[in-house]
Amino acid sequence: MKIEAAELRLISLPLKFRFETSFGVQTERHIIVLTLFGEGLEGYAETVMEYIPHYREESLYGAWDLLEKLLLPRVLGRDFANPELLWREMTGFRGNRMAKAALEMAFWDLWCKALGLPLWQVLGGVRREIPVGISLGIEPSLEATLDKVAQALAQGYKRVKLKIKPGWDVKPVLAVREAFPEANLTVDANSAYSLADIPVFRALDAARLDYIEQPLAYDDLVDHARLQAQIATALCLDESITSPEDARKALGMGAGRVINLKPARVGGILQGRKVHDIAESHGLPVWMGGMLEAGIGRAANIHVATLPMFVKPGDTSSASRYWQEDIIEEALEAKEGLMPVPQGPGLGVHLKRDFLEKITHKSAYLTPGHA
Ligand code: OSB
Ligand code: MG
Repeated sequence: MKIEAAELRLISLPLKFRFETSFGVQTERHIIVLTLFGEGLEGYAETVMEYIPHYREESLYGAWDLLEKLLLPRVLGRDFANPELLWREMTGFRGNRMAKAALEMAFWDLWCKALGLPLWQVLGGVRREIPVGISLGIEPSLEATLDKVAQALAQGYKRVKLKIKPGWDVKPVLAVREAFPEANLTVDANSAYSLADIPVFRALDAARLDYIEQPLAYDDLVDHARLQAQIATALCLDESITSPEDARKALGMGAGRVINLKPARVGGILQGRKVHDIAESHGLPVWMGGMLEAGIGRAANIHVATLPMFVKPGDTSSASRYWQEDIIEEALEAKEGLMPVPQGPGLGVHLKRDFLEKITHKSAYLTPGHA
């Protein structure tokens, strides 16, 4: 597949809810929408990083420049027989896996469209719908939290994840457990704690959570292994896993027993599948995470979540929960906690061009020889 041209588009999309985590509050998303053109086809991708590097180190400021000035000029006008060869082209550049993942996602879409097959089939997926849960932000009160949990369960979500932070942990989580004795509950600390907080995690054992997500530093494995050895509840790693190598080390040393797999965080779909395979070799499950994606990224995550080890419900809740209007024509809606997998070629999504135009702040059209 020859990459003949590319378009970068910076959009902003207001969230329907205020999403508070231990690292801050989000009320809108800022996204780079990338289109690759080749052989009369178009491949789409969207980015996950925000302007402020609160989650991992990558920032939207850097991603735009990297894509425009380094990654796209490197591949424009060139022919890549498959995504693996495209990935190899980028391995000389360190880090920046979310930026690389955007280029790779658009290439997968383009390549699968040329094959005439949906992405999930090309990947070797095994299911037509994926089990989904929901990630709830920190609410202003316990009452509001209980309300949100009740709503989510009534909508059929198969797991409810609560965000926690120091000062908002054991008490509200035990209260939610008491109100919903049978619910599949988890918590996500987004790296807000240290080993000094072991008593908090010991106390959380009483909440019978399916797992505790990323309690310790975003770049740590060693302390997570220490914590895991001292509590009953499984740890799930999110921020700490940025590559298949990280996954191999983390699972090998007992830093956790579950991985929140976000393909964009580990360099894209191919690297995501490698992380999945490493978990499989350890007999451990993964689940599909989310970064408040719009339609393109949400669709990509759904396709990847058809791989066999995605047995736990993920964070890919209905698009209508996030957006008044999405950037794609297709409605990505879960029913009874099951999200159907788009069936068209590639990602199986079509862009809403007029809407995209309205929410675009800047754009760039790149051809071979650019930069
Ligand atoms: O830690 O999983 C996380 C959103 C943005 C950044 C990090 C995280 C999240 C979520 C929301 O938990 C998942 C979603 O609904 O897309
Ligand atoms: Mg997380």
